Amino acid sequence: VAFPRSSALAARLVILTEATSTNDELAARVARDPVADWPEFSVIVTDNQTSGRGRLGRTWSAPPGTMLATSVLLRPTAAGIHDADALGWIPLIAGLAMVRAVRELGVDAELKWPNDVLVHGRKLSGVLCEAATGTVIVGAGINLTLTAEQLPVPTATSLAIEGADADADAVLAGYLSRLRDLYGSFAVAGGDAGASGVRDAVSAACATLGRSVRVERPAGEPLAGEAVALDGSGRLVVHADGRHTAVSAGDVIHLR
Ligand code: BT5
Repeated sequence: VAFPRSSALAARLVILTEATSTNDELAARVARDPVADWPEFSVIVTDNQTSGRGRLGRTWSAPPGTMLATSVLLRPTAAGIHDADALGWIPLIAGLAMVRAVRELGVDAELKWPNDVLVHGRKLSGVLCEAATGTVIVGAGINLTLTAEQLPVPTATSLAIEGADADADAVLAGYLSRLRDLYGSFAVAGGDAGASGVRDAVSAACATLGRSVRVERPAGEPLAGEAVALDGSGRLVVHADGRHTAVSAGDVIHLR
């Protein structure tokens, strides 16, 4: 697969015919090589990821050639984002970039907090962001051509199943251009999601807001209530049992 449009948008684009996990691959190279070799917005991409990771030790998988796995290097500190809490917006920015790229293909996508892109309730794409000192690696997987029989889980979908053209370069370029714009305005505002418009834009695309939800948190009891807002650092504010709780990590189930 060739990626001419994506190449023009990345600071550096490395295309791999196979990778274990593009996040791991990018992290290893960034740790090993001189900083100058990996400027912000360096990108690794493959359509054959053999050990893809989800959050909380889960796996992300698809048959070779059917799914685009990509990782983008951000250097938030160097870009002027000094508030660690602001980094909570980066997965949401990536999810929104993917939502917009997919909508451009005519597919009715929405964001599920914190990291899923859903089409009619089915998962088309997932985001995994991993931070180290001064860097965030933004991983995203998007299902391109999987058939119904190839889906790893029944709750998944693909661009092909949704009837859209799943050209890998067009999808990646659409994602990268939106990611660059959204992250660019966020960084220029010093990571202020309100001032940059990121908070409003993410909220508008986020199907979780206004819904009855159950949130399963990594630690603590599940929380059942109404998802009412995103707070200043991108946490989901849930109104339950007469009070508001801000959740920074967890799995959300949309109840209705
Ligand atoms: C995610 O985790 O959704 C984050 C997925 C991130 C994958 C990208 S690919 C490039 C980069 N390199 C990596 O190694 N990872 C990133 P989570 O919310 O934990 O969801 C994981 C769950 O999604 C699994 O437990 C399955 O139920 C489901 N799943 C696995 N593969 C899927 C697929 N291809 N499509 C839809 N759902 C899938």
